[in-house]
Amino acid sequence: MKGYGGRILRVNLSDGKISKEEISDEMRRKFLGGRGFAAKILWDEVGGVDPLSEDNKIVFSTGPLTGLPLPSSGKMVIASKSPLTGGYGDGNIGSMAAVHLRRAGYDVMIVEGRSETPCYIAIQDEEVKILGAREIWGRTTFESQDRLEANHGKTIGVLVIGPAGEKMARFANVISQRGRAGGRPGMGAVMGSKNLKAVVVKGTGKIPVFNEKKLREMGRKGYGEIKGKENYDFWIRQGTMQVFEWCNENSCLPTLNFREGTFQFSKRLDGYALEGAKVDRKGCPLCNMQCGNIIKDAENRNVEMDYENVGMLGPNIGMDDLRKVGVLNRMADEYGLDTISLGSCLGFLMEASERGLIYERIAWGDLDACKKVIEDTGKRRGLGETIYEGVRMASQRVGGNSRDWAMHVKGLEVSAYNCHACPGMALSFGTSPIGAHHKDAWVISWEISTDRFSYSKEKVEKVVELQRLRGGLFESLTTCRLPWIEVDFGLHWYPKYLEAAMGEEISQGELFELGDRIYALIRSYWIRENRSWNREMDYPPSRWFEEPLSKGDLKGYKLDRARYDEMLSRYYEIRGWDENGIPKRETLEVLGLGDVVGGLGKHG
Ligand code: PTT
Ligand code: SF4
Repeated sequence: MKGYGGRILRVNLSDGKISKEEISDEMRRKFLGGRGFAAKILWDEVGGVDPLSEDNKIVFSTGPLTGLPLPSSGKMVIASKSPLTGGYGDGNIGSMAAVHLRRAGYDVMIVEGRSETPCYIAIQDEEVKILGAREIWGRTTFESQDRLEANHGKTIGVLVIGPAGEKMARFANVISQRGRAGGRPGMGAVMGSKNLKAVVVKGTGKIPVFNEKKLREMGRKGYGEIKGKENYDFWIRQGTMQVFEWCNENSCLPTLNFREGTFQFSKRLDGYALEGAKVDRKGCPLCNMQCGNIIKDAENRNVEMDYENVGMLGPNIGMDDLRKVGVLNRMADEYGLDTISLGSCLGFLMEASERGLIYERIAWGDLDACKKVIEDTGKRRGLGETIYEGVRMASQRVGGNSRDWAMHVKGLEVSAYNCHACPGMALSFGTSPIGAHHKDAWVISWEISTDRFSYSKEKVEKVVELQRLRGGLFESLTTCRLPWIEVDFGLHWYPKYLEAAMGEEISQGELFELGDRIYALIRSYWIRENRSWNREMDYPPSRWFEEPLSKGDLKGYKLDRARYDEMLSRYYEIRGWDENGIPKRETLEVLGLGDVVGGLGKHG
């Protein structure tokens, strides 16, 4: 089948064995690539293991469109059993490493085992080496990237972890190109647990496609269409920060540990403030709508700002100065910590301090205190020790009623959207396959522009539809979803791109079924790995049910638990899962996952 290198590269860090395996046609047909491949590999190979043990594996997975001359195709999925949640975890990163891996002839790399000493993997086409990483161990991601480029040349692709990943902070992620970040549910910690500091890749081959001429021509047309779109110029100016002001106006800006949805100093932080501070722009490979907005932070260093970062390290911790937010964002990039979880952990500590549940004083918006916590998380000491396993575990340490305002689902901290008055978005967080991430179904803009306060069946259907597209299709292709979402690039292009790349026609119905299959498999993984699984794991945090907003136009609003529960039951019905959220036998069979039934044990 064209469109693929057709090979998995497997690197065992315990015994140094390196092998190259074929990807079966069945695997390609049923799981397409990216998240689909990763979920299948983890289901088959990683069961019942401690996520930070050498038995866990980490999967670097591309899709049939990755690295091709098509809009925003420089993306890859990094997946593993998550040390933050204990379930399936993944993230999507834009990196030259994705493009080079494909050019080197591999669609997927699986890293297993654990090296006795710090190491990194260096891939140059057929040559794959495990090299010593002593000279970069302990260094920041930026310093390490510099050092690796000095050793291997500036054109390599790099995936690297920082000191936080080395110390196995459970929300450590993976950084590339000094500002691209992926793997929120602790993918950096998994690399750290394997003593794997980095992966460097250089591929010089051609990615085999079915009809290259047609693909290039359609790629050119796609890039042209994007540039001509109405929102293109504004997107280039503000990128993901264009949503900040809208969130504040609609009471969904995360504020003071998600207590509120509006921030009185939002104008100091919004997309226009960013425009005023912007010094440069960069982004992922093969993209012509690059959204990495760079500003000088309060310490005069460059940092790349996104909405999530500013939302969580700004209003959520009471920080009202964009350049100070930049300092925390840049430190998170250097240490290799996920900004969303970090902002949630800092907000949690500030609230705990305010309530007298911890001895240390950490005030809202205190930059120096936040810097110290980041350093301490990288060294696992002081307040860093309290939060290095995320807010779920922090709430167990801190006690009191902190469980109610530890803002996570299944252990993954909530991304930057307050849902006191957004039941659909709350459901999207509740049912996301990795914990409270917005990536699978950002239903909030549709919800607010339609019937915001309802708990309707249509809303549930919309969540499922978005999950199919965002979490199923885009995560498997694997390309960036932002052209479609942000500038309205036509979805109809993707089946055409697939046909030119693979030589096979895949209908929209088949693509939706693919999404459903991946969702059912990931859900089965959660259930197999969590013997205490119950439907409450699909609930958003208590705060949104119990404590109404006290400010803004929507003062007094909170979620209704019974009505949320009805939505959840409808969601399960649409998915063909039982009342506990467990995929039914017949659902698995229809999706071609009959072999999964046995793996679900007493639940099967
Ligand atoms: C993603 C999550 C996001 S989502 C953001 S900002 W966003 C945060 N960025 C971080 C950062 O920066 N530094 C840091 N130390 N930690 C960070 N954590 C947070 O990570 C990112 C873009 C963005 S910016 C988004 S929405 C889209 N996400 C996509 C996706 O998930 N899939 C897909 N097919 N396309 C996507 N396109 C967009 O990519 P996680 P990136 Mg990221 C500095 O991976 O784990 O899902 O976390 O990859 O290359 O940085 O691009 O307003
Ligand atoms: Fe990367 Fe932004 Fe381009 Fe998407 S739109 S590929 S996140 S630079």
